[in-house]
Amino acid sequence: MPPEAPRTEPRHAAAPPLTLSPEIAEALDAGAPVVALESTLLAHGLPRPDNRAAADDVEAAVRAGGAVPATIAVLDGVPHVGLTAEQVDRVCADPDLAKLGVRDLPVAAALGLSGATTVSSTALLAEAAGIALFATGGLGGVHRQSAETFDESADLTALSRTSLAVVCAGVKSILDVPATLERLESLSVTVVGYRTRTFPGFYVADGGAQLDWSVESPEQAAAVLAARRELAPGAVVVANPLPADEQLDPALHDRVIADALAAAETAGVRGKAVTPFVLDHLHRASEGATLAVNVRLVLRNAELAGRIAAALAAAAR
Ligand code: PSU
Ligand code: MN
Repeated sequence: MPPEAPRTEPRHAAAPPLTLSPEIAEALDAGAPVVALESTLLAHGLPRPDNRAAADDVEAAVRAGGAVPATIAVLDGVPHVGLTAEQVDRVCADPDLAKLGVRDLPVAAALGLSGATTVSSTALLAEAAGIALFATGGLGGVHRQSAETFDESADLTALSRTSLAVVCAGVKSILDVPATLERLESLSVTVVGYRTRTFPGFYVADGGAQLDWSVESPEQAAAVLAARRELAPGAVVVANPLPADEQLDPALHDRVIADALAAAETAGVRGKAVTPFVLDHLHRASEGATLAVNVRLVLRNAELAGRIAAALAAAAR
């Protein structure tokens, strides 16, 4: 008999070490609906101190939809799925908290660092925990000058590998929305509109692009996710537009976004600082109008994600 072959394959961490809160551990054990929430939106997308109340409101919206909220962040090197009030305080109060995409997670783990998780890293950690739904505001995507800068969010490739549904109001309208949709197609990420075939534009209802598919109910969205999970790894993006009477005035939208992008250029902002810089500029230039709309759309997405999670759990019973 030949000697046993030496094990030369690298060991891939299929399951990163996670700490589940008692409520999330119990819910997942019981097959109860759970919705993951990211923390970069809190730490870097919304200004302090308003972000703290928004964190509670988003969790409450998930519960109103019929699911348990699991806000995700890395604290002292350990990814936490489901945070205590004190842990949410930390995420919302610390001005120096890191912004962690997937590639930053091993550094945080090895060095014991803390940070907020983006869509990419939240999706990875949520999937590892066994969570099927994720709610956010707007996905990251292809930036408008990407032909020169190569700036494309790691959110897109992460969603090509993670099997969950992400409820969002499209991609942030500071981006090149049509190019982002093209990349989502290349990456075979499933995209459906929620009761619309018009791709939403984050602060505005119409992002200026059409979708091939829509779903009409949480049950249909859950069925698409279930079918996607049987097919191949990869996410289902459920694009949930703001109603027209709740959107940002489109004229104000176009003006403040042009100003904010010009300000980022002038200030020479690069890399992962771009999105927080532009969002902050918008909140100031619109005198809080973009902030109010941003919080509103996140709440709507959280509630819809709760409903889809509940429909998915009910279908599995
Ligand atoms: N949605 C929001 N506000 C945000 C973000 C999303 O309403 O701040 C964050 C998400 O965490 C997303 C990140 O993953 O912006 C994208 O950052 P970048 O463009 O650097 O990839
Ligand atoms: Mn970027």
